[in-house]
Amino acid sequence: MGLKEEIEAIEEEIAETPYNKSTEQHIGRLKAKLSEKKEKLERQQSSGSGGGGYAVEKHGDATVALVGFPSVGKSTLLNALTNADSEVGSYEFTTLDVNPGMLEYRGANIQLLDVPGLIEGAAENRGGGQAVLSVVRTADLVLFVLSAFEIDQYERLREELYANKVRLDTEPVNVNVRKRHKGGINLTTSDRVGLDDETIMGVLREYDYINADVTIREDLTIDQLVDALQDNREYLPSAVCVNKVDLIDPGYVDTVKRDLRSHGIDPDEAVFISAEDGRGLDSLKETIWNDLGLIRIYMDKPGRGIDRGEPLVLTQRENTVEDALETLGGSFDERFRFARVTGPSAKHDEQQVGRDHELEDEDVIRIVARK
Ligand SMILES: Nc1nc2c(ncn2[C@@H]2O[C@H](COP(=O)(O)OP(=O)(O)OP(=O)(O)O)[C@@H](O)[C@H]2O)c(=O)[nH]1
Ligand SMILES: [Mg+2]
Repeated sequence: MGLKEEIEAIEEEIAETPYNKSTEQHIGRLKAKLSEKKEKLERQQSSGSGGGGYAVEKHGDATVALVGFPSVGKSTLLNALTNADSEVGSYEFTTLDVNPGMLEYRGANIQLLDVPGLIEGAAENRGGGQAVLSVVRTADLVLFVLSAFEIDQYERLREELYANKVRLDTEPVNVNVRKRHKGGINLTTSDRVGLDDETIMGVLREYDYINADVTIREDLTIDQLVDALQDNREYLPSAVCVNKVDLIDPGYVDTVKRDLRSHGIDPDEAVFISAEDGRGLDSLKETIWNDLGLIRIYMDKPGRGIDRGEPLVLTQRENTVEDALETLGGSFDERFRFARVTGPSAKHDEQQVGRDHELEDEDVIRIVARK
């Protein structure tokens, strides 16, 4: 049996096995095995095809990947939002390469990547989809572009990304593994963990852990456990925009909203736009900004005053003074003594803070450095 057939056989067995406490252990082992075989198959395939892939350099403060089926209007949207000039066509697969464009918003440079139409089976490398997906993995935010008439494409797009190890709108479960030289597997789980210890042990053994201290404190599924044991999962936030709303008449809006709900999208969270006539693009920019979690820090430079034109852009995850120093580069880091902060994060104007201080949007910071 070849690898592909083995994978299919395991998938079939998982699908046919009812999930309950008595089968949980068995399913756990199957899922671990399945994940390993898929990785192996992928390694074989990528070595054969010479790797390929797009080399789009990361530019700007953050990157957004526009993900959608052919002809939903990704290129039109990119052109409407950025300085790029992406080819727009009324036939499918106009975009054969990845087109970058820069969106300037609130002093931040946000790179948008228009990637070729993602099609069914992309994760198995039909239609060059694999290369597309590898670009998506490097982004900071996935923006799904749906046409108002084809909301059902959403689930297929998410499935493709999932199959390519992109985990959307979720955080990795913390599974702490410390390898040892002897003593077998020493598993510690909190009360919150619903999986049986034996199931977890089975998965660990499948991954060849023989001697290790393993600690799990959060509840998790078998899939999440398998994800946590692999270091190539990409965890990204996502947003949805519904394009071509200029083509729908007011009475049809409720139908679109119902479609959205039936595919697990909150209609209030989706942004209704027309890339063609510009409708909704301001709220889309706002959504992108919020979902990226960008914050602006204004530098108060000695002798030059506060620079509000070109803020230092940080993210909510990396928002400390230390992160600011890193982004600034140069010798600030070594010469840093303290900083003075005025604004939302400060207890009072000109508060003296150290490296650990967490900054907020629109703070003003003055760095006091050694000469
Ligand atoms: N009416 C209307 N037409 C649109 C809108 N956005 C895009 N279109 C049209 O839809 C067609 C496809 O648009 P593209 O921007 O090329 O679509 P794409 O998603 O980049 O397609 P691929 O590159 O093939 O993946 C073009 O004829 C556009 O003019 C919109 O908001 N309203
Ligand atoms: Mg295009």
